[in-house]
Amino acid sequence: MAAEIYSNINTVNPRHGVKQPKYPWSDGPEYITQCPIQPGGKFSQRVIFSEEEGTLWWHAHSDWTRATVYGAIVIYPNKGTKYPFPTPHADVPIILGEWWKKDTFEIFDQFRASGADPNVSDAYTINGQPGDLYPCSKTDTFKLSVDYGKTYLLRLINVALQDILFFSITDHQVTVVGTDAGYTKPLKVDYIAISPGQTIDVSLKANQPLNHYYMAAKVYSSANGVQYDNTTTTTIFYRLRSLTDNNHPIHVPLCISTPLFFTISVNRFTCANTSCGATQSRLAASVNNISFQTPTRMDILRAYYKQINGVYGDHFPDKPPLFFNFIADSIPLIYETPSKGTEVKVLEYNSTVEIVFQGTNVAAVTDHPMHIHGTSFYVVGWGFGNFDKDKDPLKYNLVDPPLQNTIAVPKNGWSVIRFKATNPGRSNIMCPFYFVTGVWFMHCHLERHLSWDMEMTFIIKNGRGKKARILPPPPYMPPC
Ligand SMILES: [Cu+2]
Repeated sequence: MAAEIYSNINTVNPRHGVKQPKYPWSDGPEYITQCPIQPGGKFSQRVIFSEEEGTLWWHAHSDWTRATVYGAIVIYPNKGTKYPFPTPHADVPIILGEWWKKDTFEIFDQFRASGADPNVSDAYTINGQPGDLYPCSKTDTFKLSVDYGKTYLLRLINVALQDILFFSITDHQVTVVGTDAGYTKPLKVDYIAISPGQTIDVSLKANQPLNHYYMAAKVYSSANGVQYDNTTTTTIFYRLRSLTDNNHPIHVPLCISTPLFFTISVNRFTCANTSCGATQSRLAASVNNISFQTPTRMDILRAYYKQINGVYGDHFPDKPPLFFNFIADSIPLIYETPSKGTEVKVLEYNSTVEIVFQGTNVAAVTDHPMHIHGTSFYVVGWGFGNFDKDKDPLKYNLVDPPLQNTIAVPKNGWSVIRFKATNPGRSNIMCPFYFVTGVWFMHCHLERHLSWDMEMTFIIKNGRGKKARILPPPPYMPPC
């Protein structure tokens, strides 16, 4: 697929979850795989689909432009194949978004200047409309007419910037059939929880008496001081299991060559005067205590491909500098300040990778929807508390773990993912959905945490032979 992007803002438009085998040039994040498309500029993206089937989406990836620049990508079953469930009468994207009355650039600038949390949005939206509880939306509220007895496939996408959302339909149960463009075993639920960046496909049977029924989304709040039941969201996230039938086999790496342990933290920088924020401090975030500094001179992919020194370092650590009780109620202030760096983790082609994401209670505590570009991964385990390397692996699901590209790491808890750093493609059906050679961004999909630099970058080295080598860049990339 080719997409021509004309920009009137400084932006880039990656395809969230598309694996782009060997072709990171259209992946999108600014200063990671390309420089931004300048106002008035245009850029041709080549989007290469491989094993994805189901729902993905695309969005801008520059500051908070993704607040309004996004859309669904629907990938139907290949010709001659069918859905692994009865074919729905119709399929409908349901995009859950977030809306500010102000210009999002202004919101973003204010947020950066304050050093604190951003202003909360004015509304959440379903397919662009806040709904009939808002006078401005009364007549335009998204409505879906369904015929009694028929089944519909709803393709839910959470494009909201800051929040995990609950979604449900009055008096109806839905059946989850897929997530992040991979099929799951059917799971009947009253409501779903969906994190920013994630897609969930649900089938809806119109089996209730003729009437109007609300579709509604609500914020899942895990902020401190708010009463909540954390297990409600986590059990929903982690009850998903891969379909695993003959047409949809899975290949969970069983031997791990590269075990990684990543702490994900909200941090704080302090300063003597108000130069860094109104309260002489500003919130920050980190992975393994490094607050990732995005290059400004050129993107990492260009520097890697052209072997230009000085843009990034290749010493991203495999574990945090210090192990302590990550989820303690009070953590010494000295642990609040992260270091800064532009370090990438270099992976050998074909390496089998496990990442333990450990949430911490350093300066703030919440769930973190972690997203990796260029791959899907198997979510093999999760839990609350500190990860126990002796006991917790015994509970991994290595049989039918879900294949996702975004995973919400629970508040005061951990999740474990596995993937293989190799090159996929239809010709290589033994290794579907695995990481591809190139430069791939990893970040929290809560936009404020991303802005605070809860992010890092992987480089997957070329393998042997032409088929395992990164493809050359297109003739035109936006200049830096
Ligand atoms: Cu986060």
